Amino acid sequence: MSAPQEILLAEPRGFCAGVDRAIEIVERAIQKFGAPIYVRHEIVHNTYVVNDLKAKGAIFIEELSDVPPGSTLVFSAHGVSRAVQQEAEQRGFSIFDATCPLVTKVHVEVAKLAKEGYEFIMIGHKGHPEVEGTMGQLDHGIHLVEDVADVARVQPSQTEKLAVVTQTTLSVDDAAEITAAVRARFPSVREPKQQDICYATQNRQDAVKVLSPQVDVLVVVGSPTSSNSNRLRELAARLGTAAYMVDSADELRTEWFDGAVRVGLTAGASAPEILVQQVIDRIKALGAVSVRTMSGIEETIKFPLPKGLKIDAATGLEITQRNPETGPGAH
Ligand code: 0CM
Ligand code: SF4
Repeated sequence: MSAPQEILLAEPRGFCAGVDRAIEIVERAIQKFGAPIYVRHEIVHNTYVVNDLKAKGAIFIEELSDVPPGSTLVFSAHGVSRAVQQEAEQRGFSIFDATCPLVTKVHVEVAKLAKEGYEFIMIGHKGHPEVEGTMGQLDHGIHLVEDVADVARVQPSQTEKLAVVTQTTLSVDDAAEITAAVRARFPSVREPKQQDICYATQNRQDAVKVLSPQVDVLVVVGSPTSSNSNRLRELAARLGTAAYMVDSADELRTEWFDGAVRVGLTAGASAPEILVQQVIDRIKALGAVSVRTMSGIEETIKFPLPKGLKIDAATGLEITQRNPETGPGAH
């Protein structure tokens, strides 16, 4: 059997702006307030990231009743429901919200249209924390559909004011198909001006579409809980390329590369580049001699940190709301 000769790296791959920001919020909160910092749910769906932050002093919980009074609490990148937000406030925690601004944008849209009398069809995966957070912006009137079959079953109480929203990390193609089914059943449904699927999800899927036909096997670095990472593996498989997802280089199996000359490699939006490099080292040990990065969209988007955790790049001082420069408000 021939061994792999070349590794082709997808571009873009790995961390997105929302993940960068969420991790930085936890790290800065630990620096500023000291350990432990409590985080509701995995800050992002990645085992390495979560273990690294645990080692630095983060404690991950699912239930707010597990957070001691007076603690600092961070909400994960996937967002929370109104009920969770309210409970955290009632318990008096000091809260930092690491919800990705692109998820918050969907929450804001849901709240705004609900005030205008809209009911919603949400396309997403049942049980995913982002879906629970977005659906939990309302007490009622938001209906989940996971696939085209669900669209035929959904029963809104009226159809004049109906809007569609989606989870940010879906398969772009599946979401388009399900949205078309919603449109066919409810022709006047209101759709987002810009799709709710985020730029990072779109760009990583586009890169896999370019890469897959050029490789014999594709490896996706990502954790099993990560929706966007799973979608990358699934997409390559649908395109006819053997594709595997690994949480770390240890999970690679040599038989995947039997007869493979070119190996494609990408990473979900929550998977750190260090894991990609470890996977490269393992595949190189099997014989791959060259690593080539595909050309792709350059992502420059960056999201600001929440108030209270911002640092002025020039002075190294914390930026406060009262005095954003270097005056008495900074310390
Ligand atoms: O939503 P998903 O499961 O893909 O989350 P993730 O933590 O893997 O990726 C980043 C995000 C968000 C929201
Ligand atoms: Fe935000 Fe998209 Fe990244 Fe999720 S994958 S954190 S929605 S940019």
